[in-house]
Amino acid sequence: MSEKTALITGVTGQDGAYLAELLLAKGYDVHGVMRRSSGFSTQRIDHIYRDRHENDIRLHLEYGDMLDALGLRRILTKVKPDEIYNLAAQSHVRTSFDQPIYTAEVIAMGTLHLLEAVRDYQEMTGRQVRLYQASSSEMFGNVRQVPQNEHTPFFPRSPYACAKVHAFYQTINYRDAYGLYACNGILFNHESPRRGETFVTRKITRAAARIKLGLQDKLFLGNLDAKRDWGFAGDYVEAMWLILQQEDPDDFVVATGETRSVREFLDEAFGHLKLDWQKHVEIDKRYFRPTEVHILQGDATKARNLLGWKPKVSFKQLAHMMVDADMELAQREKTLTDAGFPVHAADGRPVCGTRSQSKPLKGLVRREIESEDRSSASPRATAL
Ligand code: NAP
Ligand code: G4F
Repeated sequence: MSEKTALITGVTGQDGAYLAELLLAKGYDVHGVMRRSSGFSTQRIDHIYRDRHENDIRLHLEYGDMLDALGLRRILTKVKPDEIYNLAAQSHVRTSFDQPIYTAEVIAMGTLHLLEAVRDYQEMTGRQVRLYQASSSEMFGNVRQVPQNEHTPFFPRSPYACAKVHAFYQTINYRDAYGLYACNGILFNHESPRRGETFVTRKITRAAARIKLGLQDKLFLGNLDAKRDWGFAGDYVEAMWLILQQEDPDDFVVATGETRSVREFLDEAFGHLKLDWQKHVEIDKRYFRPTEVHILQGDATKARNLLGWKPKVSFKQLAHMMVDADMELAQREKTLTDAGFPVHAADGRPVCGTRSQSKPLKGLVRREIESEDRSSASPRATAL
């Protein structure tokens, strides 16, 4: 019997996968909320998922959606969690300009649905649930001070950031109004080999590896001068857990304290493969945002002092770790394409040059690769 039960929304995402691993290792029963989809969306957690017919299963998946308030209530009643980590979001900032209402529905209203469900659940059962809200450094936006800490005013610069600000204050208000143990982690950018391929770091490492192996030649990017405080996702999920282990609920900035430009990430990633990015990168205005966040740099003194948290993976180690993982992926693609097999995205679309473009390979490579720049035929390729 596990000591604690955790519920993770967004379990199929980058952070959800690392957090599920961490909590399982700590002996938790973990329930993850996932959306029903016509394809597979569990690739990041397949390695920890075991068939429910086996014994001692501690990772369970529940179908749910942040837009479905009633469904969330049902899950809560069924799972009876001690801790909830609300990670689900339309998390792509550039996309939020194209889908502002959907983004706000999922992030702002979705969080409110969850807070309401927790409030009623606590009142009805008398059981206290601890809730972590995935707040974002993007809320600092047009920054009022550098570095940013828990006292820095917000100046959101995207529909995504506005929605996160709403969720941030709702979380605090439910804490103050109804006594919920609810906390915000204001996390700065964190990356990993599991990062979605349309975020800039992963887009760069995927492309660098493919360029190295001759699978592509060009990488189209937007604003290379933007600066971010980039850390490793594996370190950041530990902070999420620590935040919910404190005696009193509180809000914390989680960051490395260092800021680097997209240009510097290019130097580190391409340099690791002894490539000159200037020969391959072209600027495409479609990747610029209507309003940009030019610099983020966090001050995580409070997390260090009260949680005892500090990042373990450096900027250089992070970039190299991501490039190395993407080299393995590109090697697999190259082996297949060299043998004349097409490599397909989840939707069956060929994404690598092939000798034979006839039929999609079933199953074998269905999860390989979605890249913004691989094909101009794909809508996702041009949008993000
Ligand atoms: P991610 O990889 O994009 O994962 C997002 C997760 O949310 C996925 O599991 C996704 O499901 C799920 N989701 C999206 N819409 C949903 C809906 N309507 N109902 C239920 N689930 C839904 O994001 P991440 O990088 O892991 O980030 C986790 C959280 O931290 C997000 O809230 C993000 O905004 C926030 N955050 C991230 C960073 C960062 O640098 N990574 C920094 C600060 C804050 P599918 O797999 O089905 O798409
Ligand atoms: O990798 P990004 O798309 O991440 P962004 O916008 O900082 O958002 C991420 O971090 C937030 C925390 O601060 C999270 F809340 C959010 O969910 C997400 O995880 O872009 C980083 C920077 C931006 O300034 C962007 O303009 O890179 C610049 N950039 C330049 N070229 C590009 C590109 N970004 C993307 N996605 N694609 C490009 O081609």
